[in-house]
Amino acid sequence: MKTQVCIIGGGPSGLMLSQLLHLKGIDTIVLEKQSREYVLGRIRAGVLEEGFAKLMREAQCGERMDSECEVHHGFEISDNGVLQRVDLTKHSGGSSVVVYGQTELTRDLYEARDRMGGKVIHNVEDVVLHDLSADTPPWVTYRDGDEIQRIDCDYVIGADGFHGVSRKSIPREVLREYEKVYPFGWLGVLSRTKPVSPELIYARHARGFALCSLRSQVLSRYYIQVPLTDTVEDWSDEAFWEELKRRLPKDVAAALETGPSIEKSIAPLRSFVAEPMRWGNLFLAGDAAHIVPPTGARGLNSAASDIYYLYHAMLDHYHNCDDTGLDQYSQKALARVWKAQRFSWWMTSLLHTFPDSAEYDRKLQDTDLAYLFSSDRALGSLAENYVGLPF
Ligand code: RFL
Ligand code: PHB
Repeated sequence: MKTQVCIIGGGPSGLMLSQLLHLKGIDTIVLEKQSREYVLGRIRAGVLEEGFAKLMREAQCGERMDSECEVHHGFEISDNGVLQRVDLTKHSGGSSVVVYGQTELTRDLYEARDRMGGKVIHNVEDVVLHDLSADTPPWVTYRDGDEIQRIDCDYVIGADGFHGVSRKSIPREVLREYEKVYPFGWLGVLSRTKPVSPELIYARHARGFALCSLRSQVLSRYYIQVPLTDTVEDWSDEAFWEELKRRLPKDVAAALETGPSIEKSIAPLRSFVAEPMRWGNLFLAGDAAHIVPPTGARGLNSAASDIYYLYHAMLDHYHNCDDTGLDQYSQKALARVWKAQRFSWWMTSLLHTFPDSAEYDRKLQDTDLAYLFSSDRALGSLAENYVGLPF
């Protein structure tokens, strides 16, 4: 097989880039390790910045999002039972965020790829990237049953998530990895219940962080901070609801509608950046290059800016014979990635209970929150980061 751009990974990053390039006449093949059902079974992001929503529309995938999403102009922070609202629109100069699940937007992207005859190959095994650094064009092989298939291309996009093969194809002496592992995870539950609050509630509590989020007015998503040693089996639905209630303000807990979990999983919290994001003819995008703890809702949104930069760089290359965008991709993408890292680290540090923290550290958290709600400038900084820095 032959294509212009071979994309490894059929998550939101890979599908979005494939869709955008296709609309501009650039041919792609997407290789995805899992089945489509598996990819669509993963429950992940819920909050999108306007820039991401705009990209969905540009990819001609925004129709269902625009009719089914919720636009949120703020969220609440609960500090040991006391609620205070962050007015995102006021403090960001008019912006808001879009609540629409990653599962749904991935489904929309797959449907668009089907509609336009896009090539997305599922269940590929043993993907190997070849000749990435050479002056000769790269090629990719994968196993389909007993057969090895080969794809010749101009460029390879590594959009295969944190555990993918693309990043690992960059030589050790070139790749620099920066990592921070947090000593806890988030236990998440999806339930077919009415959300307890019209806006998200981020809750700081001595027993640990909690988050009340939603996918729609009939689908709620809740999280609690748990030790890394906990497993999903340790948490019955009843135990989860009881613990969540303990961490919320009393009136919120009293109003919480509980029900059976549709999905329950634990995600460890980690910050990670790989540099550079380009090596030869390989370009990394999204979780393949960087991940954040979910506290600031930045993960998928950081992937969106990578895709935006790559999309425009590819257009300049193929339509204008201009490689400036490709040459500057890594530097440009990383500048925004690190800002998302800083913000996610800050939100995580502010709101979680750290097992070994001293009384001094807790006092600093108290002070950080008190300062936040006493200063329009501090709220402005939070708001402009949460709605997404420009790209
Ligand atoms: P993905 O979604 O991991 O997709 C990568 C795809 O590559 C496939 N793959 C391979 N394919 C071929 N060959 C191989 N060798 C391969 N290895 C892997 C995988 O099967 C997969 O389909 O990466 P992508 O596309 O870069 O998207 C990133 C987002 O998924 C991620 O950043 C967000 O989900 C993070 N995130 C959030 N981001 C937000 O912007 N807002 C949020 O509110 C938000 N909430 C969250 C989150 C992530 C969470 N978890 C579970 C980590 C909440 C949670 C709990
Ligand atoms: C979610 O709804 O899954 C969600 C929302 C906000 C976050 C993280 C996750 O910060």
